[in-house]
Amino acid sequence: MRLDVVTIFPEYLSPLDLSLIGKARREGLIDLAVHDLRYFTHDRHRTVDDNPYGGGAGMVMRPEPWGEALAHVMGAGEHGAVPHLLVPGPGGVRFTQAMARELAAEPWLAFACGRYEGIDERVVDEARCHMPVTVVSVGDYVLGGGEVAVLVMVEAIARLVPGVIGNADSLVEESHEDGLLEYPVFTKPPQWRGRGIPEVLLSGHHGQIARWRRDERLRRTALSRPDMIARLDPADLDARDREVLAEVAEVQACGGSQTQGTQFQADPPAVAD
Ligand code: JFH
Repeated sequence: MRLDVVTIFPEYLSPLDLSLIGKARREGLIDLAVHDLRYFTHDRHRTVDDNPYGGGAGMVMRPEPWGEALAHVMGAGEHGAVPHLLVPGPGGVRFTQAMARELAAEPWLAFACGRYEGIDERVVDEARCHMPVTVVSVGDYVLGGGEVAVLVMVEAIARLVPGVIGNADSLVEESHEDGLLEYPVFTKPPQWRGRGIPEVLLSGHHGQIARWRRDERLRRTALSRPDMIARLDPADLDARDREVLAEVAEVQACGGSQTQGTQFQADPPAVAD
């Protein structure tokens, strides 16, 4: 997979030299290039921003360096090939695990990192005439620029590229792949600061272990993410699943000692459409 990132802060992307992604790059599974937007300016001050038309606080990124930078990225492709351009922004469509899966199957992604109050809107309009473009949000909060959003997306996408994670089995029962949060995990020592391990995990009963893990996933999802419970297909729930969810609902209704959500409440369930 080929990845291009355009930014005024190339060093912000240096974590991509490390760990899983760094190894995948050295092994040739991921070909990642970071481009400095200021390289595509021509004035002595290497200007990339200016005041917003219509007034208001802050600066906006001028379109000309972006036009040249994206032409440079596109020019590196095989004849006729274009990248899928991803533009981080707080107003974009939500980046999800499902989107990460789809993007991991594409041969070429490019990322445009804005700063200040964002990029002149004509850059995205013009880019849409040459390549698929998606404005994406990694969450409902405002970052200082697109770089950290790109780190989030590249990390989520790269680990789904075949060969990047040695043991592909570790991807099957993952949070957000099947609509439930993850089960808790434990390792040695068997006793630590007076705390043991759930006995079932030491039992060797694979069926009971799988059932316990599903119970925990259901409980945790109901407590932290009732919106995800509301989106489950009832046909995917067995009798035991319904029993576990009923137990959680009962504890919550009777005001059982609060261990979750005392500072931050879980989002209410989404209204089904
Ligand atoms: C980014 C920034 C927008 C809001 C004009 C009127 C209101 C500050 C580039 C992604 C997620 C981002 C993100 C991504 C790229 C950029 C800062 C944007 C506004 C604009 C203020 C600049 C933020 N998921 N959150 N944030 N900013 N203004």
